[in-house]
Amino acid sequence: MLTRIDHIGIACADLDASVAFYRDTYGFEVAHEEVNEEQGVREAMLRVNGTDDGGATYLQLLEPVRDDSPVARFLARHGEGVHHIAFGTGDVAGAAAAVGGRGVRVLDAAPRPGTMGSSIVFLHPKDCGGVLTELVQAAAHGGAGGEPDLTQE
Ligand code: CMX
Ligand code: CO
Repeated sequence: MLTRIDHIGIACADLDASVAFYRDTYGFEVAHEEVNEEQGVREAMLRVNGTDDGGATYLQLLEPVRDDSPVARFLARHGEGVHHIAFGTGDVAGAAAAVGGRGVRVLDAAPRPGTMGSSIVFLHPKDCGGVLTELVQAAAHGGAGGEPDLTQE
């Protein structure tokens, strides 16, 4: 059902400074940058490795673009740090329904647009041992971060 770690989301106050830290310290390069207005973030995806299902694993650096966004609230309460983890799946709606059926609150009634054309849902951190968790279906074949259609659990 969940086939890989898609990314680790990290809240930062200054995206450019955070990108420079990961580049200069570890040598990670930015694969993609975008603003997601719905999520209230400016973000950079740093590709760490490819995976054998055709997907990849990233660090997602997140800077808030408005004060009422989840990342802005997180920064105000906790400061910079790990904000969420994201698991990759070939079927985000199916995975959300399965996890929801096991008693975990799914925060999105239907998948929303995520980075690089992906579809995402979030799970409530209070139902996941304090870890805000995202499920990600990468963009369809051919797009950035595309992965094959995975139908088996
Ligand atoms: N990880 C773990 N716990 C978290 C958390 C996080 N990232 N964010 C909030 N919490 C906890 C808080 O610590 C707080 O716990 P206590 O009540 O014990 O103090 C509780 O959740 C409520 O915190 P809050 O600041 O009042 O936050 P809200 O309830 O308003 O929102 C949440 C929390 C998870 C529902 C909201 O952040 C959300 O909907 N997140 C999903 C969307 C998102 O994070 N988008 C940005 C990333 C986009 C992307 O990855 O593409
Ligand atoms: Co994310």
